[in-house]
Amino acid sequence: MDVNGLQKAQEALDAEIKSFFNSAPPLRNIEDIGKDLRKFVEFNSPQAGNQSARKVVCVTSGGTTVPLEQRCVRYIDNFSSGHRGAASTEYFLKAGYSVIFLYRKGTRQPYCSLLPDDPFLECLEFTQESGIQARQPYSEAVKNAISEHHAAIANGTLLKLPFTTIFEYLQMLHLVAISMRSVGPHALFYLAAAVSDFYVPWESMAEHKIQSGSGPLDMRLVQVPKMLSGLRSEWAPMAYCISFKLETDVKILLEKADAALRKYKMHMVIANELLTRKEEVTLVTTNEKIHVRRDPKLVGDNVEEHIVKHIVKKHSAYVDNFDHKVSRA
Ligand code: PAZ
Repeated sequence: MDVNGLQKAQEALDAEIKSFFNSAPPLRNIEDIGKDLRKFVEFNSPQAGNQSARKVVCVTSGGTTVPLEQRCVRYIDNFSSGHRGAASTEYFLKAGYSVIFLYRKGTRQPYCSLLPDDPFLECLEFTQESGIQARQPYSEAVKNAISEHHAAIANGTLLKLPFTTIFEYLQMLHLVAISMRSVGPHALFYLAAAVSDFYVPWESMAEHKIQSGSGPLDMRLVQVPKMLSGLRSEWAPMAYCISFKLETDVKILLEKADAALRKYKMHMVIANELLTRKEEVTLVTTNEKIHVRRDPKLVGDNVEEHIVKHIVKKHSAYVDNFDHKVSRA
């Protein structure tokens, strides 16, 4: 495409993004989210003399829904459990990062991987003597989950922001990104959420529950505008950005990851296949492909621990390079 063509394509994308945000139902608690974000980012920002300054990562986790009705009864959803985001959050905190955990309501949470699916009912019991207490064999896991989670919140290193729909997710990601600008190159985006590619625009959506009496349902979904290039070039241009690419056909996986790396100017794309995503991934950058695998013989070995270790190194090099360029300027 020539320069003219590129400029036209960019203008068309900008218009699509603008129209998406203008027509999306506004976030209900936008003021509270903004306030929490400002406080969190200020506390962690690398301004002169700030003792609590840390690198900050926004981890997105779980899948977005696509509502089919404005007073939503039905919606389209996807498979994402939120395991990747929750586990990675723990490793980023361990590595000294502060984490904004932008997660789908009801999906996996940091520090809860050893708890059963219904922790409230299965892990707790009531006794006349001591009231509610943790039950064996879960008491150690419950104690650790509570203390690690409370410590991260109380220390100002973990901020949890829940979303459900594609409209909420993209508006919140935008808010997070512009709030993180002051963190400069110390900011990292780790976009593990499975984000819907198609949606029903709010203004063309039925207001009330779609009735089933009138035969087959014919509905037009339009493409969700690709926000990654906006994130890189405008929302948080100094941040280190990592997106994920999921495929079910391994034959096209690396090629698609490479294409995403170039198209959206990501610093890294993490390629994974649906069935093996908990075992192995490939970290794709412009000059290398690093294959990362968990060791199945090692109990408790998680692929996320290896991923985060590599990222911490790459991000540090990125920050050093940035500081070096600034000191030479
Ligand atoms: O949430 P989970 O642990 O079940 O799965 C993680 C994942 C596969 C959603 C993530 O690694 C990923 O690839 N996210 C991006 C998906 C995509 O839109 O291509």
